[in-house]
Amino acid sequence: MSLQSFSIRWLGLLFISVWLTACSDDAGPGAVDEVLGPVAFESGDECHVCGMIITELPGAKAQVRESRNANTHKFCSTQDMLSWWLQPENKNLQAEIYVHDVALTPWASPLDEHLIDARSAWYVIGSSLTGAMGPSLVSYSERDAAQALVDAKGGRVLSWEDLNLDILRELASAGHEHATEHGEHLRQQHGVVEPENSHHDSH
Ligand code: ZN
Ligand code: CU1
Repeated sequence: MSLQSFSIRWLGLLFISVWLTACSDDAGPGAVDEVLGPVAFESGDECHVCGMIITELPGAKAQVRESRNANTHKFCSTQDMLSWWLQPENKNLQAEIYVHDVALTPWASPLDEHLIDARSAWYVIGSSLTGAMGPSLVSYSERDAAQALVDAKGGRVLSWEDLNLDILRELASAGHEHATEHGEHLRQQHGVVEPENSHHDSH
């Protein structure tokens, strides 16, 4: 194939893909989109909610992939995903949501090959297992595995439909102490110094 015909083919492909992209924006509700599938968590990826480096932290992680534009939002934890997802402007997005099945992959550093559909997963709240944000919402594909954690470390099993603002509040109040400690740790780590009170310099 000559260079010229290669260029023409290439331009043609480019044109078609631009045209397809433009078209898919117009796809209304009910359009059957192909499944995007989960993507890998890369070192350096920051949580869309709290900004923490995701792969440096233990516990089930989460990601949301928007169907309309394949935008991916990654989260340090299932609860940060939930707190983003439950916001009015997000919760009706057409999107795929993935969480780790921690029955199959180490809690300390879960593997991407064990990401599962968040909507059909089971969750444990109130166990003593802590994750990236402290008290955790632990995700499993099998209800029995979730129940096994409850038997070993307390808490209770929830389905995706059970996850709401009350659950977030429950996690937040359990995590308040942990978050304070974590903030303290970050301040020390990044050398952020509290501004001194300048009103005390006159005697
Ligand atoms: Zn986070
Ligand atoms: Cu975090």
